[in-house]
Amino acid sequence: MPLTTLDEYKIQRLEILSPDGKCDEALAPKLGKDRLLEMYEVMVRCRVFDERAFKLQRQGRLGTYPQILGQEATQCIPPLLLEKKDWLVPTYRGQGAYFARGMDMKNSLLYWGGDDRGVDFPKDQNDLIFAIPVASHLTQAAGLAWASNLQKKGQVVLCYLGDGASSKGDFHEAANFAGVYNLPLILLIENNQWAISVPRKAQCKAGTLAQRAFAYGIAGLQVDGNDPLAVYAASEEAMKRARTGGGATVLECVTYRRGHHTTADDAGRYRTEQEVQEWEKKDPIARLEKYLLGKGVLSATAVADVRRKSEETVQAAIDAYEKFPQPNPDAMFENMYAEPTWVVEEQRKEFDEILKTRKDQLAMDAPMPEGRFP
Ligand SMILES: Cc1ncc(C[n+]2csc(CCOP(=O)(O)OP(=O)(O)O)c2C)c(N)n1
Ligand SMILES: [Mg+2]
Repeated sequence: MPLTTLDEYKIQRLEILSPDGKCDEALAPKLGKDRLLEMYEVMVRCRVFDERAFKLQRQGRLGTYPQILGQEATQCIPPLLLEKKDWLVPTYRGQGAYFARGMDMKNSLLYWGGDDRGVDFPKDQNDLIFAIPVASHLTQAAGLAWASNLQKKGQVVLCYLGDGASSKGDFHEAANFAGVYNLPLILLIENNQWAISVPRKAQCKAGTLAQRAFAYGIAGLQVDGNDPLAVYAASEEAMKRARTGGGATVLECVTYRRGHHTTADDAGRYRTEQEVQEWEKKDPIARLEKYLLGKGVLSATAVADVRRKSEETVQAAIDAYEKFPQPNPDAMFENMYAEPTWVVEEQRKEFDEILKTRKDQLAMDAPMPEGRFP
């Protein structure tokens, strides 16, 4: 009665551009100057937005905000490869993905300023609003991919999740479903080393998060998530697999959340400044910048120009956000359900009490928005 090996797996990690900007040309995706500049510009725009959004929150001009700082490559690069008909299913740390898809930055500010008119996504593409309950969007993303197969729509679903979310049951249900039904789904894990204050090591005993894919019969790859070229190449391969009937992929992008979890957190209470500084050396924008300067695709003047233009774009978005007419507070009750539940009714009564003292400060006469929710 022999002991037979039924199968063996190897887990691979992709890195193309080293932190000092050296490129492994054999592995590098063949990209033209325009595409490389597009990648660089969208990451810089996201960084500038992130810096300003954080300060706006500290100045009391924004409700709350989850920073992207350090994760620009995993955020901004994969969505550039989507077609309009494809689905983007991000998490709350998803500003970069939305911007790469062309979302108006003003809308993101409205959202994080507490105004639900910020979810007015570009009309002719399929971008989903993110779910705040961690991992609850994963089975929905699998459902979208299944629908795409059943309806022969040829849509790819790019679904983001965090390292923490990858330990939830929803991830395993979605991955199993994706395997069984051969779904055009990419489960992109942004492994930023922390789930609020819980470090990666305390979340999962396995050496990589990508290797979980093998248990469900789907492809799995670990990628240097601070390497924009590796993220591009891995996303391209996963999308090709999805489009050609090859099924789902788990892409574990190893990166680092350099900011607090959100503006409501203080990361200094559970991690060292030295750890953050180590990751600063692997910054995705600086890495691509060095490479593009070396190739002559960028010059020092062009770098300054990209930064200046990004600052102007972000400033214009902030101005538009701050000038945007106040919402009618009743909209939050109207738009929750087709028919209000008792919970909504109770909250409305509580709100009526608040109105007795604050009516003059709220835009009760503002028009009610219509038709924003399908
Ligand atoms: C179901 C659920 N449980 C807990 C929370 C509180 N919470 C918000 S974010 C988060 C950590 C998520 O970490 P990770 O998936 O790694 O994503 P990251 O924030 O690092 O991008 C937790 C526990 C929540 N929003 N939803
Ligand atoms: Mg995380």
